[in-house]
Amino acid sequence: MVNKFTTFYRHIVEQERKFPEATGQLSDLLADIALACKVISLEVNRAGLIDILGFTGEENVQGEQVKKLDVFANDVLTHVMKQGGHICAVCSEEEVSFIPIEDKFSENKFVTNKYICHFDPLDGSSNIDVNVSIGTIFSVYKRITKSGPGALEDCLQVGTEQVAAGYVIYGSSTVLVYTNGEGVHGFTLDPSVGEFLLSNEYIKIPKKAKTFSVNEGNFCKWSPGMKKYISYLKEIDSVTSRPYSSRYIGSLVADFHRNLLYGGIFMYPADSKNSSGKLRLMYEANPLSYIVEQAGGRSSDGVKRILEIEPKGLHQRTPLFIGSEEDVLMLEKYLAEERKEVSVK
Ligand code: AHM
Ligand code: MG
Repeated sequence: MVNKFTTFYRHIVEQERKFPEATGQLSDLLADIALACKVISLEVNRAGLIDILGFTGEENVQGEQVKKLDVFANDVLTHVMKQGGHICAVCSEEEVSFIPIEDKFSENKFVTNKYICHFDPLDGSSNIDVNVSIGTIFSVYKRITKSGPGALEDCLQVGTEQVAAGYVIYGSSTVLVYTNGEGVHGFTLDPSVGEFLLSNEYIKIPKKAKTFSVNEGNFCKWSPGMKKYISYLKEIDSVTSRPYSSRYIGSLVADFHRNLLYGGIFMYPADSKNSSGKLRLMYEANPLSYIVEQAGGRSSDGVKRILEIEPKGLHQRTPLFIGSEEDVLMLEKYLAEERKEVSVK
């Protein structure tokens, strides 16, 4: 039974107490992210009413400049991050490069801006205008450089170096899910008190499921192994619970969240047009892979663990297969067989 009155902040502070060397800064940083996401949630909920969708640069009824939701989300997150003083750089899917941030408290004897944050401010952007769930994805790393504003090497770290990651889904309710390496925990925003309250502690993804999520419209562009795997999922076999159900929202956060709770495999493979798939390693694949592994699931690019991919660029793309462990393993088997057949030819 979940304690009804555990707020997100209380939970992260209690988690941080497990680490004697912790200064409380990570808790404050995560609280800042939660605050920004509450503001975004409010705007997402009001969007249909105040007619701001799709009108960047125009004026709303109050005579204020209005922004598209994804631009708004990016601005809010960046602003709150800069204000908090805990990070030396922010990296956003909406920005061409990273934004270095000065140490706000540089007169202190110790460096306070010791973290880096990566955001996909509003994932599922094609769904913004049609009232389908969208979300914010975030991840946090410790800086490598010693002081001053962050550098590219701080921002381009391998996924295993994440110290926290999470997402917020703006759906029928607003839900925040995060990990700091001590399990995966979910919180639901209670709009009446304006707090994220603990709703799912130590989330575990089922080891095997009967749901797959993929944009099957791309079937003709997939490799033979990928095609074979999807055809396998659609065959009848009661022992392995086939055929699987297909569930694809087209909003990664929403598809991932459903699969995390009920089990399933989400796929965005490489195809004949996009040799690295569509999704971004730093903004989408890494944070969700950290979460899924913490929940007992698996994530790979079809060959190797996502979290071990050395990033070369902030906007680097990667194929992504993520979800229930046994399902991802089966997919990897199909892709491995395909590689074997190609090498024999
Ligand atoms: P975005 O970051 O521009 O919103 O793009 C990412 C989105 C994901 O949320 C989703 O899984 C995917 O793109 C859907 O792509 P497609 O429309 O090709 O199926
Ligand atoms: Mg995205």
